[in-house]
Amino acid sequence: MRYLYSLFGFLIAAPAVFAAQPTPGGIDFQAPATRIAERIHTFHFSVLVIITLITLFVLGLLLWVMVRYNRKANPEPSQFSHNTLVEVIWTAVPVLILVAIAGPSFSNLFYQENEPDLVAITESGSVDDPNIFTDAAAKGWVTVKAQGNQWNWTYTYPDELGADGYPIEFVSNPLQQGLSTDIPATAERPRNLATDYAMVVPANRYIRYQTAAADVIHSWTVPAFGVKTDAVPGRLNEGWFLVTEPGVYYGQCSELCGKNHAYMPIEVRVVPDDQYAGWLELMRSGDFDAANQFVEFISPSDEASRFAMVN
Ligand SMILES: [Cu+2]
Repeated sequence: MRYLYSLFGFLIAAPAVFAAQPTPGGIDFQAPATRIAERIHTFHFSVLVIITLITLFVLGLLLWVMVRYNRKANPEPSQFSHNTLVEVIWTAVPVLILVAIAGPSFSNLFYQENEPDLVAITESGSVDDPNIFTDAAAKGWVTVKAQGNQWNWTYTYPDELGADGYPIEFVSNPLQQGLSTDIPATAERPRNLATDYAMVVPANRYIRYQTAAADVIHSWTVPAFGVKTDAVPGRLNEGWFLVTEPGVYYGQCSELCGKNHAYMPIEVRVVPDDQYAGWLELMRSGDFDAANQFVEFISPSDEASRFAMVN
């Protein structure tokens, strides 16, 4: 039955499953997969508009000075050295612009850095606010710990005990390390991004991730989620995300950590709730390979995608 599900998942999911990864020649962000990333992108583009206008304004001033006040056009320069009104304006206006930028910047930081209160969200029952997910809040947290090692990641599910009574835990190794023994890259196993055992989380659930490191500082990063958290030895850092669209999401260690820093990718397979339950069941039984097989093909969500699809 499990394998039938996998096969069925393949038939419906293979052509359309969302994969978030860098594209050749890409200059923009990866499509946002979380509300956190959406907010970051909106903020980024508003700042881009502001700095573009400022740059054009300063360019215009420079051109005006060059044309109007060059030696030929203005042979007799005036001798004044202060203009109180102009000085007040060029001090006050930049301050106001910075304050205008700081407002949404701090609210975005607060949104990212503060774990949402799921009880309060559930009780509010609000469905119109894009920043909260009422149905997901009612189901509570899914917690995953990502430990950085030189050079791979260990994922632990502290709330999910295996048959041996210990939390589910596995190492996620890169498939490519720049060696002749590498597994060749394919569309499904992109170069320097694919892992043997990926982190698996359910879609439309609040995910709490914790990071630490075993040796040196690493950083657990998934661009499409808008998350990047340093993994520091002896310290537990924390963040959260919620992905609405099932798919495969890739990131890379983002803190220089030694010679194989380029070869410790992060692969997150976001799967529908029932597929996650099946994966957990297999992981609990200790059959990691069957569990891996079970999430090889991801069934797309039934709901219309909120985000752009690739492929
Ligand atoms: Cu690292």
